[in-house]
Amino acid sequence: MNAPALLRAVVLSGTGGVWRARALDGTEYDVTLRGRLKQESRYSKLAVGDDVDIAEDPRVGAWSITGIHPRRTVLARRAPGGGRGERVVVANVDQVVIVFSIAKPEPHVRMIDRFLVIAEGNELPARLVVNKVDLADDPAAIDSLAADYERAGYPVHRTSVKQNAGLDALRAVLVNRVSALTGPSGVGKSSLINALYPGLTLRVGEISASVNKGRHTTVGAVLVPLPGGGYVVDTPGLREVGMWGLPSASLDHCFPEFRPMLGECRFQDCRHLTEPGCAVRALVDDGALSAARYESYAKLLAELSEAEKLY
Ligand SMILES: Nc1nc2c(ncn2[C@@H]2O[C@H](COP(=O)(O)OP(=O)(O)OP(=O)(O)O)[C@@H](O)[C@H]2O)c(=O)[nH]1
Ligand SMILES: [Mg+2]
Ligand SMILES: [Zn+2]
Repeated sequence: MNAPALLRAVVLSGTGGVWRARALDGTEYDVTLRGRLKQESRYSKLAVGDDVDIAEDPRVGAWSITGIHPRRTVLARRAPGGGRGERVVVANVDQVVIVFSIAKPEPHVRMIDRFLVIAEGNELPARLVVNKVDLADDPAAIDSLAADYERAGYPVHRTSVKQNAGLDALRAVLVNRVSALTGPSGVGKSSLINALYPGLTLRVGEISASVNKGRHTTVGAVLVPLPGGGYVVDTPGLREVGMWGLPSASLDHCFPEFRPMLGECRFQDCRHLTEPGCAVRALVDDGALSAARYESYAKLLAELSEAEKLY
């Protein structure tokens, strides 16, 4: 018997047993792992976003996964205490897009910094979207908020769904990439997606609910194909990923603007809090590093150190 033809596909969602995979031509298939492959541990770790080969079993007319291609990246939830046993939430994410608004609700910088640390901890590039710029009383407020992040090397998009501003530039960076979109409730994530892709009827944040109207209950992240190429990942939130497992001693590396200073402190294991001769503190005191970013660092460090005591 001839070997069945393989199709290359991307895993969009899963129930734990049945997975939805999308072939390069856009056709979607319900696929399962069957028989021997299921026993192999690397297949039991299949995740949304995985790049797979699928084939039809002519005897039963059902599609199954026959192989997984190497992952480019993983957005993972690591075991507390930095132990083994990470769970991949999404594979092959190309970038994290953090959306917040200049008003209604007010930007919550501590939360933005937490999302950025999660991206850095997973070695994923991140960009920021400041939405609702039409609501800014003073346009300078947008620039001063953006400045901290731009100095740290993150691209910042200024958008307004209401005024149709900044949308083309945002669409251009989503094309042909897998983007994990996150941000607090009410900042306009669904509105942005609807404005960027009027043909896309599914609403980010409500996707999982809609998928669940079908036969299977979707668990975890869902990849939404974008018209024109690329995917947006709807996760129950990066909060689900958390910072768990990030060693407190590597938090400073997750603040890109600190990195040039990290070899310069007097003590090699400097935590950049009250140690004498701290190069990071010196720049914060000079105003060369953002005090708000530094404050986030100190808060997150306390949180991670506290968690480490428990393990
Ligand atoms: N003025 C203004 N309002 C906006 C803009 N974008 C979205 N909104 C409004 O903000 C509110 C919340 O928008 P959503 O798109 O539902 O926010 P979301 O981020 O998807 O929220 P969750 O689904 O709860 O996470 C809605 O009333 C939108 O009309 C904007 O650019 N300017
Ligand atoms: Mg929404
Ligand atoms: Zn230091």
